[in-house]
Amino acid sequence: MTGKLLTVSILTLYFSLVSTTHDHHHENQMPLDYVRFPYQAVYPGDNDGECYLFTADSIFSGITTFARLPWQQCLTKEKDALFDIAFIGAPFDTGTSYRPGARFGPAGIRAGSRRLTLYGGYNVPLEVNPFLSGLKIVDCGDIPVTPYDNTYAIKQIEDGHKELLHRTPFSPLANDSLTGKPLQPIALDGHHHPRIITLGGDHTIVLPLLRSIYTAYGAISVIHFDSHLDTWKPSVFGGAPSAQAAINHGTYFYWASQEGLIRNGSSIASIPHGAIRTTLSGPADYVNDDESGFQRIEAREIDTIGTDGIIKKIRETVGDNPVYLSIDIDSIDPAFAPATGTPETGGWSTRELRTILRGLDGLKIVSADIVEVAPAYDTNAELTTMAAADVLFEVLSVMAKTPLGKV
Ligand SMILES: [Mn+2]
Repeated sequence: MTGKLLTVSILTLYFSLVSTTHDHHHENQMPLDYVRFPYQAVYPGDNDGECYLFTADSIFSGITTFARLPWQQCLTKEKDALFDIAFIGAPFDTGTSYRPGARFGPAGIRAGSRRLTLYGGYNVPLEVNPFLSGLKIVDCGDIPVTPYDNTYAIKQIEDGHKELLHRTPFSPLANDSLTGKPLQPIALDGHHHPRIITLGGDHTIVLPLLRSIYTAYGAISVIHFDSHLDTWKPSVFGGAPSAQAAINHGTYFYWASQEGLIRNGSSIASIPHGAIRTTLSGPADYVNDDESGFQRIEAREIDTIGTDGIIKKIRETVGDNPVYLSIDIDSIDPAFAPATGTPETGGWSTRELRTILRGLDGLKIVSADIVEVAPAYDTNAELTTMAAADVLFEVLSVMAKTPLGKV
């Protein structure tokens, strides 16, 4: 055997060994499974409703997913994976005007959510445990997002979301909770869809998310919590020096309205946004906001009409329509949630926002997001990421209680 041939043979042997070891490793890969030892913690959907609670040691050990939910590689190896509610991260922050850093929001929110199931996850005021509601809830990880090209990144987010949204739900979600009778899909395309909860990311991501939602539900009602309008014309917010710069975290609702993605055709504004308290370029910003179909609930109204009054306004505005929910963490006061892109004082407490969210019980929330969590500005006590996780716990509980369908 010549030296050259010997080298080739050894290389061939080496690569075949490496690839065998690699395959073998993947076959045995069981994400998060080791945290079950020795108590066999199992979530419903995995095992016919059989459920053991996590113990304290498993709460702070191991790889972190939202609320310790099973990780599914929904966009890659597990494209056939079915679920009822999926968490997905969109780590995009290159549409931010002030503090960047929300690309680390998904990882931060997951860390803030670790303790959600320590005692089992029963929501006392809503009288439901979303983790034991019979729904299959998973964490799909993050949509890969380029930090170098906003136009491309926005397309990546739309495609990633659509890929999950157009999967068949795991459970027959659409049974009436009282009669058990099947419900009809509420989506315009006539299909049942799973629900997606997106972890942002700066608020720009809502434009591609609404483009995805449109492919199933058509123009949709939105409930928007934010200290800012986000309906600004690109010439007002950012000055629009280029087509790419014109789409940012202060203009995405302007574009969503222009593209007909949101229900704003009726004579009554159909999109409530709550917690508004931003300064303006001038009163014309509110005129533009009206024209984009929004009804403002100012943050300070909580002092006069209270949480009940705010809940009433929101419910009267959206009615019984399918609704998309978008929550900017900056709707909460920076005293409670300092780690955000454009903080505004004079906001709601975490308790007040959670109360208002529970007041949405019974609404058909088809998907949701929380955005603008930038963990680098947080306290060591993880105030903001914990607030974001707890806010999503309320959203998850409302979703778990309300089947997505009509009689
Ligand atoms: Mn905001």
